[in-house]
Amino acid sequence: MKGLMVSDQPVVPGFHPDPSVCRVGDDYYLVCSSFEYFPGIPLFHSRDLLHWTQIGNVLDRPEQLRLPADMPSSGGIYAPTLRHHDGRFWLIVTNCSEGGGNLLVSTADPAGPWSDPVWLPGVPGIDPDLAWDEDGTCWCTFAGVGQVAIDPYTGRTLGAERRLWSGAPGAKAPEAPHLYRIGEYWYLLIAEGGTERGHGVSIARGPGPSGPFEACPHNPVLTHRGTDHSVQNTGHGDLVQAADGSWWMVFLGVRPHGGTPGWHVMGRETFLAPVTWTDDGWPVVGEIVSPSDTGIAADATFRDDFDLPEFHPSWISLRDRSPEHCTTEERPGRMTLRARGTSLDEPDAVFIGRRQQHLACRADALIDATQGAGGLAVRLDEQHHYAIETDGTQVQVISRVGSVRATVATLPVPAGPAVLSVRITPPPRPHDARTGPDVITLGVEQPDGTFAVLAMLDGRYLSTEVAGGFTGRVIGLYAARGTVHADWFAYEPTVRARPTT
Ligand code: 6LW
Repeated sequence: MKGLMVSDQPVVPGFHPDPSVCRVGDDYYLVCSSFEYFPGIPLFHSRDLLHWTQIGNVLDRPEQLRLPADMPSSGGIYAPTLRHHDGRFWLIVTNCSEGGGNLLVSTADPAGPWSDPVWLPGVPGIDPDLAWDEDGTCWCTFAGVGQVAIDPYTGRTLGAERRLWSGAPGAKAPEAPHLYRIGEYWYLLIAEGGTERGHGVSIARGPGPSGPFEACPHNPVLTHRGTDHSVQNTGHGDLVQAADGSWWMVFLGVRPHGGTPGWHVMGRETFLAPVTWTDDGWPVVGEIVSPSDTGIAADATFRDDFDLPEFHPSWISLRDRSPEHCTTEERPGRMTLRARGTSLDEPDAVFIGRRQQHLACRADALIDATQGAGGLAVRLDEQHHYAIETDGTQVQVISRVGSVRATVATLPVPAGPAVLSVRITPPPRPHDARTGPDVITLGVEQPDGTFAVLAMLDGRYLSTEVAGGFTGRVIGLYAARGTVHADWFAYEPTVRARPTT
């Protein structure tokens, strides 16, 4: 494939974990987990596996995705599998929240709409996979690793559940299975070692979809365990064959920055690597590749003036998007946010944002909070976020880290709307062992057009190493009290990504 180079850059940057991919003709489609955010499951299209454009979200109606009000971060939607079979796209996934379970949706057009869910109460594990054999039997393989035949139209399980493989002896958490018929074998790809530094991908093969499976002699076929790679935690892969016959793996990885031990702030991102096959039929995963034409995708800069009733697919809301709390239709050209009586410290805060996708970036918004209070926040979860908030008369920076919530700075402002700004920059001394991954500067534009900095905060406290969980930073708008309007929101990367070869 042309136009790629060995690099440490993701093909889908920002919190986009657990990628699953399929090809139909010259078109590739890719989906990721979305956890506590609505709509769920971002869906991307590509013609070359390198450049991806989000064309929608799979679960974009409340009938498909309901997340409980008290569901903490990193609950919700885990690890989808996307497949194309018999002229339809099929997606199977686990809703890990109360009242959820495994569900399956399908469509003829991946841009949507997708069907209402078919529930699969008989499938007992997370990370479900779908594969059809020559007889038309649909096999659902899940973390553990187990398997059961299902009827994808009704969700009924057919026959008994079987155990397939538990990965390498001593490796924990065999999960994220994907099953493929390649040549004379059925291959079973799994993740193991847990999704942190021990993460990896292993493979086994057998004569049929249910095995018996023999492990690859050179497992794990992908891992950055115990190495000094700049991309860590690599695992949770899915294979795809390109139209030219070449093979590729998409998988998740993280990019820790700063001193020891290193902090990653954008969650688990989607990477790509070529796959070749040994003479005796085992896959060999190559180095990470990314596009060689540019460090930053052309569509990385984003601005929304809220002129359209529909939301751009990259907007994600916490838990739900009920029009009484979040709408662009109440006042054309404005996003209206109405607080639910809860602050950003609660799992059901009124917050709508976009994933941070660049190590250095800025986000600005014109906020009118004369009928309430709200602003711009960098959110990792309900216990880890920094916010700049206005109530129309003053601007405050609020820091929530673990159990500590503090108002860090306050500045009176002229009555009326304010341009709030968040700027994320690399640390001043990147080689200092004590330095954090980045600095988050929060401020407000002054009437004379200058930028007043209210606070410069250490980014390590909004990292997964501090907060735990499966997500990454999301930057967006929120209402803390009353009604808040946003006139526009803009996000832009501020330093060109520097790919390493
Ligand atoms: C997912 C599991 C994993 O279910 O993390 O990294 C879990 N892998 O396969 C949540 O994304």
